[in-house]
Amino acid sequence: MLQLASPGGRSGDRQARGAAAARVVLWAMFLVPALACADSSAPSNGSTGVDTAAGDTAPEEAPEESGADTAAGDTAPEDVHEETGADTGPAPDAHPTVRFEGGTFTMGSPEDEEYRQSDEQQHARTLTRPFLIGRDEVTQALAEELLGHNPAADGVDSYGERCDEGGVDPGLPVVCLTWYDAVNLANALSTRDGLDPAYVVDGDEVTWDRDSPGWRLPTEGEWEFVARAGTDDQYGVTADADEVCTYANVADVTATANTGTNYPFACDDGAWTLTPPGSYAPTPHGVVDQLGNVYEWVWDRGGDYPAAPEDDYAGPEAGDERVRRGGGWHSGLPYARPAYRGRTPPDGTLKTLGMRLARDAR
Ligand SMILES: [Ca+2]
Ligand SMILES: [Ca+2]
Repeated sequence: MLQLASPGGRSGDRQARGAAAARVVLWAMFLVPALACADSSAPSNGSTGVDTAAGDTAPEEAPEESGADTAAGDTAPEDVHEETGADTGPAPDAHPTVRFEGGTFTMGSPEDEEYRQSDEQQHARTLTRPFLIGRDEVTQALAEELLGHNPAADGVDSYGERCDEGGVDPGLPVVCLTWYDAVNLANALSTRDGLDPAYVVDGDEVTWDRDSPGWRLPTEGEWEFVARAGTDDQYGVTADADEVCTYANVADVTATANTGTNYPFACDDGAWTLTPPGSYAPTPHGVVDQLGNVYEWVWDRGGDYPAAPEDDYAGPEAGDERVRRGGGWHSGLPYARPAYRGRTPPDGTLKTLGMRLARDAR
């Protein structure tokens, strides 16, 4: 397994620099070939499964984290995805993205998938709009720039856990931001980049202009489409839980040695707190850290999937929670799966919950 992340502890500058160097090697090794085979065969991707987003600390209080998530999907035909890896975003300091053309795929998990939750009903999901998804999780540096503060340094999360437990460093992914923060961050990046914002925010009312070119959260369907990358494997990039540590910072043996975890992976990814984006192998499409490191807010409200959702379905019209995906550094086998669906109130925060950006491809 690839262990490019610095183990344990909070990430200081030295750690970040080491990881950055490792990243260069990683991209040289994996991104170039990934881009070169753009619409070639279906890749596998990896992510991990089940997560107790709040970590091992509050399983009872966070039943939806250990409980109700679903995973999805499955086989996308090879021609479904086509990522160019090219970023059509604004220059010069564009947030790097990977392009996906969309298509129809099987979302949700097979009934015999280990750790499957009841809200992971398999169904055909169709994405008709090409989109760009962030290559990386949003960093604390970008959050500080766009929100004016770093939520990862903001005290405690909704469960009373320290937001800075995973580390405070500009190069680490941001955590402890609410869904509303995530929406406002997306709009602020649009403004910075000269794009019309995707969201109209009126207090707690957030309306998405689906024709907007602006930065936004991925839909749950888009997120899972990318995480599956054409496979129905339990962990996306791989069906083998022991290989997940190559692709993701999850609750592994290092985490177990440093803090308590639920259902830990048996592999060793070398880290028990946050790691800089790109510390682990990218998927064949060039996306990194989708599973593990931080959970990622998506647009959709929580709820069972419709049996036959409309094209570009974006979740229920009403509901008290928004979905988070992918598991985080404190997530074990059940939560770091592409099918797993965590749910959190939009004004809630977790020390393991951050975000990834997307926008329509034009
Ligand atoms: Ca780990
Ligand atoms: Ca992630």
